[in-house]
Amino acid sequence: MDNLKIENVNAALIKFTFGNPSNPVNVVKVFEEKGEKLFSVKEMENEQIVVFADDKKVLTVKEYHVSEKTCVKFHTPWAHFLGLGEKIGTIDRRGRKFEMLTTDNPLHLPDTDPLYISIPFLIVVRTGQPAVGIFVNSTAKTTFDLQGDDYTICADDSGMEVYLIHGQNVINVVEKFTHLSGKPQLPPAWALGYQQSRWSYASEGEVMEIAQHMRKKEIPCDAIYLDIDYMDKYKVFTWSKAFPNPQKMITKLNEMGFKIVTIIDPGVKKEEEYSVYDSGKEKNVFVKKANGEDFEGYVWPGKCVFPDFLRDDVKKWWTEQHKSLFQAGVDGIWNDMNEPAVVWDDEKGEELLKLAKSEFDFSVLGRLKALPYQRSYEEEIIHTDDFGKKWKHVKIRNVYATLEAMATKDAFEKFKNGKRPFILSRAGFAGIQKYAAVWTGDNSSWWEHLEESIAEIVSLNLSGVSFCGADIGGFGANCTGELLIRWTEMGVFMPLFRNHSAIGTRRQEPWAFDKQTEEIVRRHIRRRYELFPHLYNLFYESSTYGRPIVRPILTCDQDDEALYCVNDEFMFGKNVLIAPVVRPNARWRAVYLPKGKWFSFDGKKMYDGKKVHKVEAPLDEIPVFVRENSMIFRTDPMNFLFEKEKMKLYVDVYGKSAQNTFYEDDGETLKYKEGEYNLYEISIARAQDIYHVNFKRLHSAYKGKYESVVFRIMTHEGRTDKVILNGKEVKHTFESGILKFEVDFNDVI
Ligand code: MIG
Repeated sequence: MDNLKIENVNAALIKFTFGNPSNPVNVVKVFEEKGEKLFSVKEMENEQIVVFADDKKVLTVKEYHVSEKTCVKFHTPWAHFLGLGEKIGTIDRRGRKFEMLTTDNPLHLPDTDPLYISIPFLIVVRTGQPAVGIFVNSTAKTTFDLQGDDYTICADDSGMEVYLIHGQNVINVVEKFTHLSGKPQLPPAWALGYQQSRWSYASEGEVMEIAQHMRKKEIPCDAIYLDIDYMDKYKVFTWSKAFPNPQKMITKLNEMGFKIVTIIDPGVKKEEEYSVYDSGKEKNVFVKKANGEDFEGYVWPGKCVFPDFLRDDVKKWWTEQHKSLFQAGVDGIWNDMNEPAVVWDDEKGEELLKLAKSEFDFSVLGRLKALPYQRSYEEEIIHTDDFGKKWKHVKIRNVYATLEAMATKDAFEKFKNGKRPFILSRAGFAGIQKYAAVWTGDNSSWWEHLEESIAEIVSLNLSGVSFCGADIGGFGANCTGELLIRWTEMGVFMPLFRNHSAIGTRRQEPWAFDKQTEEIVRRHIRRRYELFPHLYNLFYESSTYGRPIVRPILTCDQDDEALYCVNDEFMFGKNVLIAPVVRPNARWRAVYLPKGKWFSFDGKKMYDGKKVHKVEAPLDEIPVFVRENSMIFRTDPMNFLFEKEKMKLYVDVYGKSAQNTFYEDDGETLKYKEGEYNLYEISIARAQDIYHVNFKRLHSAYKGKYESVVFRIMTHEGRTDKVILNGKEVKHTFESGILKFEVDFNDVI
């Protein structure tokens, strides 16, 4: 076969190399997978290549074409298409064409594409078959034309490297994809708390007021974000005069239980005697035009130059710049505009910026057709790699933000004394999860965007990026109390839980509407903290196995065709199903439950699966269901993590028997990597009228935060005579259908 090389890389992985691909950065690390080959490739007479998985025909390479652009036409009958990271649309991507080229487009309409993140990873699945992952290992612009049974993938390159990944099911494919593209590191625990942001809290007074309100009103909160106005004239790594003593301010905030996250854009203001510009100029770190001069473009500070993160010495220089922020006590870095976004490349930029700042309205800006999403400077900008080789921007663009995040992560290592990094990035490529969490950029306070965010976030999770979220309440446009309530109710179950809104829009803090809104929002934010032990456990599984944290409900039963079109429900982990209300004035909704039996979140009701139910959803409640025979971990609510040094662990069992592992570490340092953590296996089973509970230490090397364990068994089976825990009988109570007993943590194990 001309121009095609096929390799069996390992039991679950095949690599197709079409033509001669040229990749400036390789994000892939090939993993080992022993055992019998799960794929087999056969060449048919008509030159078609057929791939079998477990002896089932999963796809055919019908034809391919290699020149300046490389295209491959695949065929799978009746396939569903999942993944592709951050895209507007439904979870099943079938029927549309998508492009991968990182773009800042603040107007998220039904057909807007591309957006900020490029992950050329697709999962092809049909009922009754194993799932197949297709990863296009190309940083060039790629397209996925998913018309139907025939689907075509192209890369703007002289070749294309394609990995086929075998999985028994969709989750298994995702796990293996993260063997290839990388696993996320465990985030600091505080980053799983509630985060409050706004463009911008622009002075020390304003920030302190937000912090004091949170504590006075007992709205739990762990982080406050500083958007671009904390800087002096938007110059990165500087502070505005409105923050006279950042270190003192942050120390005070830390004492109150808050962490500070500061925004950093890649654009460096071109201004002599500004140390970031001067040192960068001296080290020649900025990207160039074809004529060898620095490329200049307009962003918030006016005329800017942009670091060439492709080079190692440039990454090191960028790492160094973070020193002052970390010395001031900053705990997280928020990387915005890193597609990279350039507002304009001439004087017109200044005019537009003035307009944007005086009367900020995204729809007006969109219509001006003068913003970065119209152009990506693919031809103008030139990068140079460590070997002196020159690359056109279009080949680097998709990985630019990932390279920046690498440099930022190094800054934590260098200046944060073993504390875990927290980076929130807007753009990214496959593998960004190794360095940063992401958010879905500039959505709007529209009900449609509340619903839309579900497909975006679960698809990012299916694409290896488990730590992500949307701006809760919506970024652009004006939020209402009801929308904030419904969005917060759902946000509790999303990996990243951040309320953020744009300049010029209605304020969106929990107290910005009325008393009722504040009360309901507070109650749900407290629920997030109650669920912390469970959520942290999901993050552990994600960082260890690469499992998604939130998932489409089709992952409950891949063979149930009816699940593939459900876009307004999702799974929180494997066993909790969330059915948010996504329309105004709705006080009930229809919920389709996958096979099996399901409990209501409070354990009181039971529902049959493979059925649609009409479920009540008063304004202050979100319908949540727990799969029969599962175990959920909870603790008492708190104002921030870890407000109390000693905590209670609630082990809630829905049904007769359940089994789970529970992970715990200090939530702060990297010591867990050296084994300083605890892992327990907990199982419970009812035999006749006796409950047998086993609490087993699998690993224990951390002092532990939980002093006692309360088991609460939601049983619809009536009383029991006895509870036996690790061979010894324990006293229990039985009230309103809940069997309860409490033991000292150290006595259990
Ligand atoms: O072009 O820093 O998506 O979260 O508040 C706007 C100001 C620049 C875009 C980000 C948004 C942030 C805003 N930024």
